[in-house]
Amino acid sequence: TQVKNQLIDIFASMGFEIFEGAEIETDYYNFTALNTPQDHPARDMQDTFYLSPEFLLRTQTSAGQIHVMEKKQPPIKILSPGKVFRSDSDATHSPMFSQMEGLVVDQHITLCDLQGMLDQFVKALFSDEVKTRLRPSYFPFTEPSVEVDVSCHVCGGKGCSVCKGTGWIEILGAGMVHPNVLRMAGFDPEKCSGFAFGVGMERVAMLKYGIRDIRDFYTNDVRFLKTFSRFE
Ligand code: FA5
Ligand code: MG
Repeated sequence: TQVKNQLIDIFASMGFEIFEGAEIETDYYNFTALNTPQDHPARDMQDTFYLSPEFLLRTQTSAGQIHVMEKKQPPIKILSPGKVFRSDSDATHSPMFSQMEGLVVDQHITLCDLQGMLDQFVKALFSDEVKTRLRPSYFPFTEPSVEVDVSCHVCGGKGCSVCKGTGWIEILGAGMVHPNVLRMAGFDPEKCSGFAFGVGMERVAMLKYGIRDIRDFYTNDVRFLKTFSRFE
């Protein structure tokens, strides 16, 4: 909750508005409208809890993107925090976790705008010395797609156990909204463009506070919870 509030404060100061999506979604909004049709191999990137052939627990806050674009016209600048669900469980993967989606759609939006905004974001989140790096990646609903690394705030980029010797730590996925996604939402990709990003909020909290096991957030051990009262 503290990390979520901090993220909201940072993005609100950049002019983002909050959109609360639904936890139960249709296959259409979670996948198909995000350029991921039924037989698309990228569906295997996320193990989905289906409630019926049509309904599911959303696997990503990206499911809210099309809802937002159906309701609003550009300029759009939306932040959407919330719970998401995947059949996933280990020290860094929880079956229920929290993401924060950002979506910007307007005229002449470029990858530079995304990078500049993310750079501001990580400086506000960690410190002014922290740098960002974009790595080529793949998501069906963005093109080009990137994964964003921050320079390790523990060693300053020299390499340590936290960053596994690389000097960089991944914090989010992002990219330019795919023209097919804009079309699905009824927009003309010749007239507008946009970027989107999705941050894993527990992962940000784990980085900030050196937490090694994501399951600690959900086992309600009061000793764990109490260690955060001093960060209030
Ligand atoms: C996505 O979910 C994309 N929707 C992100 C995105 C949004 C891309 C907009 C482009 C545009 P991915 O599956 O990588 O991507 O998850 C995003 C983040 O959620 C990861 O970087 C990680 O921080 C976090 N995450 C993923 N799976 C889990 C899990 N099981 N438990 C905890 N955190 C997770
Ligand atoms: Mg992943």
